[in-house]
This record gives sequence, C-alpha cells and structure tokens, in this order.
Amino acid sequence: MTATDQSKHATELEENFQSRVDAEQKIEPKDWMPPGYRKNLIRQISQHAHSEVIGMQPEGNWITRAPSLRRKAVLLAKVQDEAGHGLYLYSATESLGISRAELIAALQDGSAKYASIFNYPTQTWGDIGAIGWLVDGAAICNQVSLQRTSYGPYARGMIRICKEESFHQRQGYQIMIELAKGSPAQKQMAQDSLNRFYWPSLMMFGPHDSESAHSAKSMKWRIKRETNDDLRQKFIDQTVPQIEYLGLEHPDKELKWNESRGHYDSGEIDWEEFQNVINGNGHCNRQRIQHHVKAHEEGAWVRDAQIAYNEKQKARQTDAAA
Ligand code: BYC
Repeated sequence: MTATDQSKHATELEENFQSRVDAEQKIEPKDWMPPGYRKNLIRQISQHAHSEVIGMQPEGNWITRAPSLRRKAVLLAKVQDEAGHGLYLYSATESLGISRAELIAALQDGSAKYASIFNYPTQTWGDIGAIGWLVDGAAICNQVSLQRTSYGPYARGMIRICKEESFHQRQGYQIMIELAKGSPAQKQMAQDSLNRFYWPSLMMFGPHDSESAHSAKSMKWRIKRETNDDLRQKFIDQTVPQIEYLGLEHPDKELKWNESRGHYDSGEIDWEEFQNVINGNGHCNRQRIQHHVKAHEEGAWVRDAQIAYNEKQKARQTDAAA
C-alpha cells in the first residue's frame, strides 16, 4: 500500500468507527478502534477501577467501630462490593490490551489518578453516612449515564455496579436520617459531615467543561454521555430536597433557585483545593498509596500461588495429551 492508500484506509476505518458509535452500536474488544479511543478508555476505566479500590480505605477505617452489629455487617458488605466493582473494571480495562500489573504500577507511581474524594479522612461515624449518601449519590449520577457508554465491557459493568450503588446510597442516607433525627450531638455530627463532604462531592464530577481536557473527545466517541457540569448540576438539584428532609443547613450559602434556568445556581468550588488533591497533596494521598503498596506486597504470595497452580494445570494437560 502506498502512503496515500494507507491514509485513505485509516480515514475509512475512523469514519466507519464513528458511524457505528453514532448509531449506538457497542464497540467490543476485538473491534477496530482509533488508538486515541483505546488510550482514553484505558485512562478513564482504570482510574475508575483505582477509585473503587482506594475508596475501600476511608470506609474500611470504620468497620471495627461501627455502632451496632447490623451496621457493621452492612458496611462490611458495602466495602466488599467496592472491591468487586474494582475487579469488573480492571477486567474491562484488560480487555483493551493492558495488563493488571501495568495498571497497578501506574496507580502506585502516581501516574494514574483516582477520585479526589478518597483523599479526605473519615473522622466520625457521620462521615460514613455522608460518603454513602453524597459520594455514592454523585457516583450514581455519573455512572447511570456511563451505562450507555460506547465500549461494551464498560457499559455492561456499569449496569451491575449501578444496582449495587443505589443500595450503598440508601444505607448512607439512612445513617444520616438516624443522626439528623437523633440527639442534638448526633444532629451536629450529621451537619459537620455534610459540611466537610459536600464540596469534595461536587469535585467528583471533574473540572468545569471549559477546563476539561478530555471531554470533547470523550463526548464525540460517546465514552462520556453527559458533561461534567451537566452531571454536577443534576447532583446539586437532587441534593437540595434531601438536605431539607434531614432538617440540616445547606453548606452552600450562595445556593439559589433560578426560575429561568429551572436549576439551582450555586457557589463556586475551591478549584485550588481540587488541583492540590488530584496532584497528590490532599490530606490522605500519601497514606492511601502507602497502604495500597503494603497490601499489594502482602498479597504477593496469592498471586504466586495462582501462577504456580496454572503452571501445574498446564503441565498436567500436556502430560495427559502426550
Ligand atoms: N478526582 O478532562 P477531565 C465510588 C482528572 S468510585 C481525580 O474532565 P475526564 C466509590 C482527570 O482524570 C467512582 N481526578 O477528565 C468507591 C484528568 O486527569 P488525567 C468513581 C480527577 O476523564 C468506593 C483531569 O482531571 N467514579 O463511587 O474526561 C466507595 C482532567 O479532567 C477528577 C468514576 O471514576 C476527580 N474528581 O472526566 C464509595 C467515574 N476529576 O487522566 C464510592 C468515571 C477529573 O488527564 N470517570 N480528574 O491525568 C469519569 O466519569 C471521568 O473520568 C471524570 C473526569 C468525570 C471523573
């Protein structure tokens, strides 16, 4: 093929790919895809997987201190669900031709990010309520739209994850209801957790659309189905009546209903704080990664055992065939 023919062929492949995406056909692992699509998906899905796994740490911190046996069992189940979400998402990423070891290395050396929210400490039991309600609530807003993402394995993973997230959100809100309707000290604990987790939850949706490096490409390829700002607005609007029901004060003093937009206008996020946290300088960034490295090293024997078992199986099959 001449250079001209090659470039014509590449354009045809890209056009064909884009028309499949536009026609809402799912892209599957063995299908042709533009290198930029593959790279962007590996980035987003792996960072999503890392978020699920690192997100186990702030909640895991309260399993031994949950206030009742029932709460302990529920929290334990939730944290285990997050591990499962990480596994589906790592598997979806591996279907794009990258190994789990490479993904873990990128998390541990800081070249891959994970959701900023998990770099905030969980100081009280109220924080476990606020995480389930606000953090899982924000995650649902985002992930419901990702159920329609163009990459098949990611979309299918999202459908299952969303079902589990809605249970997570409800368990968090139920903790908040009990605290908010409890003693003055309990109500104060709920308010304090809401105050500390509200703004970081809004940051989960990423920078403003005008500042978002990947949004334009991701929207064109239908990796993302709604923009950062649109999803954030949805979350802001749905949270207002939930805060009212709890009888708590809204942390955003500039929040105001805008009749002509049909949405709430809100105060500005502290973007400097956001940049600090995503660039490794939040309260808990170092602690989270150190803990991950330690747990990963302690689990090396499990991975070694799995490799040894696979080799034995292969040798048995070869012997049987001989
Ligand atoms: N935190 O161009 P942009 C859960 C980065 S876990 C950290 O807008 P994009 C749960 C972004 O990665 C659910 N980094 O990016 C688990 C990019 O950096 P790189 C987590 C952020 O990808 C346990 C740069 O900023 N959900 O529910 O188009 C317990 C520019 O941003 C953040 C997901 O992961 C952030 N908040 O849009 C409880 C959803 N925001 O990669 C609960 C899947 C932005 O160039 N991900 N960055 O170095 C997405 O939907 C999108 O990736 C985002 C960002 C909306 C987050």
